[in-house]
Amino acid sequence: MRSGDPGDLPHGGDLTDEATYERVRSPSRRGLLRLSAGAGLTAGLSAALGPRPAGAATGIVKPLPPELFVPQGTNAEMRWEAMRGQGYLTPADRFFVRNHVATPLIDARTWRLRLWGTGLRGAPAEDRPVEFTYEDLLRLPAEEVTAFIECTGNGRGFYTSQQGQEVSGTPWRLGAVGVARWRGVRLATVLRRAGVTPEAVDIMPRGLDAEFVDKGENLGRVRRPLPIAKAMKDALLAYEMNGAPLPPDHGHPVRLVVPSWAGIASIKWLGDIQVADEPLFSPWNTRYYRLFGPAHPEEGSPPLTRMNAKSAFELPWEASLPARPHVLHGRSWSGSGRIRHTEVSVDGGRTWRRARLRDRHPSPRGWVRWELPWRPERPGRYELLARATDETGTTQPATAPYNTLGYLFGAVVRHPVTIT
Ligand SMILES: Nc1nc2c(c(=O)[nH]1)N[C@H]1C(S)=C(S)[C@@H](COP(=O)(O)O)O[C@H]1N2
Ligand SMILES: [Mo]
Repeated sequence: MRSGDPGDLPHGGDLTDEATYERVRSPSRRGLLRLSAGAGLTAGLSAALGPRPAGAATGIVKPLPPELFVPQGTNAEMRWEAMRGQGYLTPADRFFVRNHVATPLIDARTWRLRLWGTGLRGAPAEDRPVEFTYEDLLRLPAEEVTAFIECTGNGRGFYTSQQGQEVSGTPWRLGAVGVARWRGVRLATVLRRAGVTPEAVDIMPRGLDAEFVDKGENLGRVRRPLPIAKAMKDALLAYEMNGAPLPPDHGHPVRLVVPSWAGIASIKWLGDIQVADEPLFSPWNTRYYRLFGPAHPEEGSPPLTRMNAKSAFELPWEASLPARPHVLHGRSWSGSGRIRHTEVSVDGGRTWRRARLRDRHPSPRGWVRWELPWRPERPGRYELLARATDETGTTQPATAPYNTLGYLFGAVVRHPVTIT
């Protein structure tokens, strides 16, 4: 996808930078007071949704064979060995699923994308939105982007298992990430057609899945503000994943894909987008998806945006391998651009060797595949480590900074392997 022309941006400035984003947003915190008001606007929604999928306990529609997935409540984590022997992309049948509630079944023929708010010409009200049908979107110029979607909590389980720290949330290992080729319409194209004004600062895309109830508290439908600069730069309204219509679990008929950013930004089953001339707030950018804890102010860090660098071996957890020469395979990725190199240690971190990068021109918004020969000298227990250095020169650290919700575990993961 071509990158955004800065001249396109109503604000000129770089609101994709976390600090700038927070500065721009901070002058008004009054939005916080309106959170509860926003939570009530769901009447008539259930009528738009199909029957509950039959395959039930998880609320996920696609099959979740145990050799491909680890169940995590309403979510499903990909097993990394499922990527072994695959191409660059993660096939939809093994792409992780992160659902706050059950996957809704939505009919593309009656579906509408509704845009409204003070950041559009004429400030259309929520009940008099600018509408696009599925067919409308198919008729607009299409673009493709190959990008990872990664849950901000990917790797969270290692805060506890590797660092002895207690954090709340789904204890993912490294399988809450996947790379797909997404096809759709640039969000910028649709925003322009809807009449976005130079005064727009934030948009709030909202899903059509049911309201999310957190410990008895109804937070309303999943919705997460996005600064207009990122929306105009490279966000995609995707209707295809790896060359096929989006599957139900990944947002059918249309989802947002916000490359390089926290997975929560990529709202699935998109129903409407509020476009506002003032900062917007929802629980998903105030109480979640910020860093909380001793190292942070009480209201938390600025909202999380870009994902950090990570690396994973395409091996079972834990792995057991025969005592013979092997070629280790894995992938590294970062929300800050390309991976420069990945180093691997087979002796618990004492010595490191550079892996061979297998993709000459990987997508800067995807990952890179790598490999490294390994001859284990004797049977026994080993810990394999991989650490990536991204385009900014940042290398994965030995420990991840603690935060109570366990986000952004970017430290080197120690992968247990037994040689038999
Ligand atoms: N409407 C809606 N969009 C959503 C979510 C959701 O529960 N509802 N989960 C978000 C989160 S937290 C993540 S990590 C990604 C996961 O995308 P996937 O399930 O296609 O892998 O979707 C995001 N978009
Ligand atoms: Mo997520």
